[in-house]
Amino acid sequence: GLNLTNIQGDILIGMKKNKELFFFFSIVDPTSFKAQLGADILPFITSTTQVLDVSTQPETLVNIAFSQKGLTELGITDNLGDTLFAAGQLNDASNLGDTTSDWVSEFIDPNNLLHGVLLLASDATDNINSTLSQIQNALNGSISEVYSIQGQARPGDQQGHEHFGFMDGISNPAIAGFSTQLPGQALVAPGIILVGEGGDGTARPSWATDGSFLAFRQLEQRVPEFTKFLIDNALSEPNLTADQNAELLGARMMGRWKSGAPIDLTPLADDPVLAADPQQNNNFNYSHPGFNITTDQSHCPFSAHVRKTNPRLDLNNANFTNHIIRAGIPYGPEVTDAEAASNTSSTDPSLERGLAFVAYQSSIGTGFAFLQQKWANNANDKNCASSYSLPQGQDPIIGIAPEDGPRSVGGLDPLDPTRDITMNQDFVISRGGEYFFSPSLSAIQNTLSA
Ligand code: N7H
Repeated sequence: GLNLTNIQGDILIGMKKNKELFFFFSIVDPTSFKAQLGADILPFITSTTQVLDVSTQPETLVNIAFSQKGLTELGITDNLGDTLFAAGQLNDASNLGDTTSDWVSEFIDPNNLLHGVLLLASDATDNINSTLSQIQNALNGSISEVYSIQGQARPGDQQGHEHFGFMDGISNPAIAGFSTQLPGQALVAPGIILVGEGGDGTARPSWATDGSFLAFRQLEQRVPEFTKFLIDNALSEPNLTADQNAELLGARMMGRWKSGAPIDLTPLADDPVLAADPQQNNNFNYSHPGFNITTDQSHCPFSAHVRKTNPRLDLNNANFTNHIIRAGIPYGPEVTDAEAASNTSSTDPSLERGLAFVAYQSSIGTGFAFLQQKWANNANDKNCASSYSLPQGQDPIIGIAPEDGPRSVGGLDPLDPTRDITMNQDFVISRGGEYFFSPSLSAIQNTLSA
């Protein structure tokens, strides 16, 4: 089995708290930092074992991860075997389709060296802030803050839902030998997520075993604009109201209803009971008896976000390895009345909202970057078997066209899948991010400390 006391707690199951702070830092005194890391910071780091046992979870769960610049600052010269990590996310920006003028300056500024990130998760921000000050006191000035993002679950009945209103966190792959596979859930070898475990074919330094690459993205969501788009382009299913036809369009863009119920199982109406049942809510693969999966989009468009990012049987049952574990959390406030009334996101930076996106994988090029670049952004390729002749279309949620501007999405209208619906703007804007390595606790103790 896996050494769960050695694997940081966010990677396989997620820290899953209502508040999570991403504290990006620069190492200003590497010698002191290395001395303090093993002695004073390691005791704060939460393992998978600790997260699994809710009764012994600390009040604030803490994980730490380092960028390539950070490892270099600590004198680590080993090649971790991931070229995208080594080069950093800014160098990947154009491949990802990003417009770097939209990036927050701290992810770009060469003077603000972003060496690492602390992830602090708890039920209350007070706990987070007090744990952070204990850590900072222990570090005694050896790091400085570059930037931070306070993530938080949305209030009331929107808890667990992201800002567009959709339930998130339903589908992550099961890990062989660790998790119980639910019906319909992908099962992957541990080495697809964890470096150095079975299924990771890349040569790595031995100390990197049980670490994972963390792709962080600050993804702004234009919520009032998205809501207006659904109303303006509501579908025209005869037995549905206008509101229901607007909901239907959103569900077809996502591949799930706001409740989380998959449209492949319940194509024309939401089903909250199905949504809440883990034995059923992932139990689909886009095929149906007497149904041509290569042409029939009546249940789910090829371009739906969940289908683009996990094509299931579209890939001809191939045991594809392009899987990630997602552990993000929403950030930013609820839509204000003024924004809702004007159908426009405020330009006030304090009102920016979106998803603090976190993906874990043993290879960024096979995981996050592949999903974004090769699948989500790519209208014609090829997250499907060669027998498919129709274009798959870009992911209407996260797909980024090479040059910004209007794009057409086919397949969204169940009554006429050949009809293109024009999106004049993206509803998710990348504000940038960084690639990190989340090391094992023993690597923190023995390799990164002194
Ligand atoms: Fe996505 N959303 O909340 O609207 N995503 N995602 N994602 N996503 C999923 O199945 C969302 C993003 C994946 O196994 C759900 O757990 C938003 C990126 C994958 O069937 C919802 C943003 C990437 C899956 C969202 C965003 C992915 C998935 C359904 C950006 C990778 C699982 C809930 C702001 C490059 C697919 C669920 C499967 C599901 C949303 C980003 C990947 C609701 C708002 C950047 C692999």
